[in-house]
Amino acid sequence: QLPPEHPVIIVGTGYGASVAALRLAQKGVRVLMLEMGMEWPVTSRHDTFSKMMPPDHRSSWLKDGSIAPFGNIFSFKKYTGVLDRMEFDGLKIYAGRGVGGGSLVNGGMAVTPKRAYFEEIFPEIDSAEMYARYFPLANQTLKANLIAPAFFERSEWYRFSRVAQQQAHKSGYKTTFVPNVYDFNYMEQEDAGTVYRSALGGEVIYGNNAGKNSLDKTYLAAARKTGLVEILTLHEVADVAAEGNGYKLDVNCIDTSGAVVQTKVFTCKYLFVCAGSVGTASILLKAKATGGLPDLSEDVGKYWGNNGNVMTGRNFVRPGTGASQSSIPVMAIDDWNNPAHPVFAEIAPLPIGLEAWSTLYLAITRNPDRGTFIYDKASKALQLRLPENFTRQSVAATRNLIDKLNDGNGGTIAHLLFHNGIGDDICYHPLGGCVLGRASDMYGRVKGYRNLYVIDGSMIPGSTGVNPFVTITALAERCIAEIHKKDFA
Ligand code: FAE
Repeated sequence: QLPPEHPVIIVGTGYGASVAALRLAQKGVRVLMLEMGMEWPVTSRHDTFSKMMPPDHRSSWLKDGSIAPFGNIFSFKKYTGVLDRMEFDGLKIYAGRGVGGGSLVNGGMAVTPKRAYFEEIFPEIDSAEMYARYFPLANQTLKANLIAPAFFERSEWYRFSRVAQQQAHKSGYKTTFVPNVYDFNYMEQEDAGTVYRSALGGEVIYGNNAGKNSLDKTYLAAARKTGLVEILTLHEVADVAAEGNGYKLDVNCIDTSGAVVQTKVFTCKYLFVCAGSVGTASILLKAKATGGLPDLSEDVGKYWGNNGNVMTGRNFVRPGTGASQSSIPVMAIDDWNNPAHPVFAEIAPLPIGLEAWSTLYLAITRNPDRGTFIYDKASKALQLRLPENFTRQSVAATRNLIDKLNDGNGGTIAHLLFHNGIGDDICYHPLGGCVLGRASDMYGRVKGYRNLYVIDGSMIPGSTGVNPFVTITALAERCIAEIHKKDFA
């Protein structure tokens, strides 16, 4: 048996993966990262990503048409584009593809979870250490920043948020500013007309051609600067198996049409599976079912949730929310402490360039139900089993919010945007499947194997009460500090 060829392989380049790569490389460890998507280098030409209108092939992962949550009327050739939508029984799960994972396509909202709720989810974790050390470290390294209040108050681009804020207050709700990794100094220059307009040009879910501090500009840039981190793109990990004193990976090298052009085998001593909640469940459950990792825990695939995601909106006649809307959300309605219907609802833009007399919300609700991923050997595909009426509590909380907003301000639920005005089949925040303290220990060491780790959204049991990437990043910081200290000694 030959010794493993690589000390460390990390699958994926999203939040968990990027934290692990940077912190190991800073300690002198050589790291190879395998990413199924492409590199998306933003340049001064501002033409890396597809424009919002009309979206082109670069917008979507191997689809023949656009996959925005609504308005999918554009067709194009299949390409390894940046936004993926995976269809499971009644649920559409969105994810980013490329170097930086979800950070390339997400809204950039960098929200630290409420401490009491974090303690409820993870009673075993020292929350004092998390809130004094790892959350600040994550926010700082991700470059989270806040919109300047004066810009918020005067900007035409945030009229939609101010209108939604006033309406929320009229209905007795509290609102809160939400930090973001989009550079608000850059946005103020966009507003002044001195630089390329990305957020103010409607760009976000197909990538930002400027302004956004995605992971390739923060954690991964620092990781690459060490000279110890190599990233191979269009490398899709197909199979993983324990072999000798390490791991063997079968990898499909694909071209931009998704065709496999080469297969490669890699071996490593330490393996980090950080392919996002769906990707990681797929790799692990397939390996368990087909014999590569037969000793994985029964808990792999379990405790999966959608972070209570529901998209919704309201229509009203006055006041207008503006034809010019920044694509970057900066505010949320915070009613998480409502005992009957807890909700943290982001005030989301509708940057269509027209007055729509609408407000849009991504409601994060407290959905207690959990699903389970299964690897189906017959179809060789991952399936998601959800309990019946999976979203009932989330829908009730969302309806309560919309009813109260309409009672206080007039207006109706936005039937045109979503079926019955409630988009409970859309998930942006898949969480769980390899949960800390269940399928792994409290630091992401996967049970049943040595030197095998999962550090990504899979660690969190289905809910974090706010947008999740700060929680994923901070937990990853905590895990890798311990793993490096104990397992790399
Ligand atoms: P993730 O970022 O998904 O990265 C996984 C990586 O692994 C990807 O690059 C994959 O291409 C790669 N991969 C998967 N399978 C394989 C394989 N077999 N071989 C090689 N590579 C593979 O993982 N969260 C917030 O906190 N704030 C927001 O404003 C926000 N907005 C969002 C908006 C949208 C449209 C979407 C889709 C998500 C949003 N999220 C937001 C969620 C956030 O992006 C997500 O929780 C994190 O990206 C998850 O991080 P992970 O490290 O789990």
